[in-house]
Amino acid sequence: MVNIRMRASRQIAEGKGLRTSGEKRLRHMPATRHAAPDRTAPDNEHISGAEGIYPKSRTRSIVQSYLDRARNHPKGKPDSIQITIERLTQRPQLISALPLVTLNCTSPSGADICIRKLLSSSGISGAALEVALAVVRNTVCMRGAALVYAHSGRRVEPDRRRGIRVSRLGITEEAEGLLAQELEKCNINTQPVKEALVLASKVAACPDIIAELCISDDPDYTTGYVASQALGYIRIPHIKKKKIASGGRVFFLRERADISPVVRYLEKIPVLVASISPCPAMHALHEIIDHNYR
Ligand code: PML
Ligand code: MG
Repeated sequence: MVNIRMRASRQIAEGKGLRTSGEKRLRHMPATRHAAPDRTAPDNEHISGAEGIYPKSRTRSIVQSYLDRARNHPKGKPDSIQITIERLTQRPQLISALPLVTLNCTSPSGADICIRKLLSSSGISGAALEVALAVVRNTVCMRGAALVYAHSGRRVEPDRRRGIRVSRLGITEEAEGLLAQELEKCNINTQPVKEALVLASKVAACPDIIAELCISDDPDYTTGYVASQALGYIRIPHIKKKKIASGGRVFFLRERADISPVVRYLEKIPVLVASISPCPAMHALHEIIDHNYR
């Protein structure tokens, strides 16, 4: 098996930073939902990214599809496309996708209540919750995720600017087909949903991670999620207003869990989603917390 990763970016000419509908110049503003401000090269704008784990025989066609995706992104043409093909030296760990459900939520204030209830019912303390909300509401987005101890709220990711980049993950062709059918029933068979579900499923499969909170850093993408092995993947529409450049991911860790094996798992251990779970239609918060929806 091989892990194939793609990253497309573009230099921003000095003085031509991106602008939102407001006046503020946002040189670090991400350009796509996969975009995060690139601090190693401040004038380098991330356009798109993708990755997966595939049988070696699919390498040529996947590389071609990643190139097409990088070259035809609505955000414009990249001037650099990096493709990495890495032969896996260990068999990927096989997992099942989390069940996905969409909450009936119509406003950011409603979303705030949902986030708090879902996370506190998962055992996340008030202190940890406030730390996490500050991360995902900061307009200076991290490239990767923050790691927060679930009780003390202590941030423990080794590099606070970079965060943890979840990598070496994918979904089998068969599971992807089944997932597409399942998501189609709810009209949400889109790349962002599938990719976020695969990522959240790898994260939730880590025994030391209790839950995840994600708000997209794409200013136009306003659905986020809370995910955990116990709750599943809970999509929260209207988690933020449009044109807001904040967002990010927070992984809540069991208090005192050893950090380096968790980081190694998230970044380096290959994990493949090989089966899926049913994805029920929209549900109310109390049904999800009481597990009455599966
Ligand atoms: C991102 O890729 O920026 C995160 C998207 C999270 C939500 C995806 C969804 O379920 O709609
Ligand atoms: Mg993103």
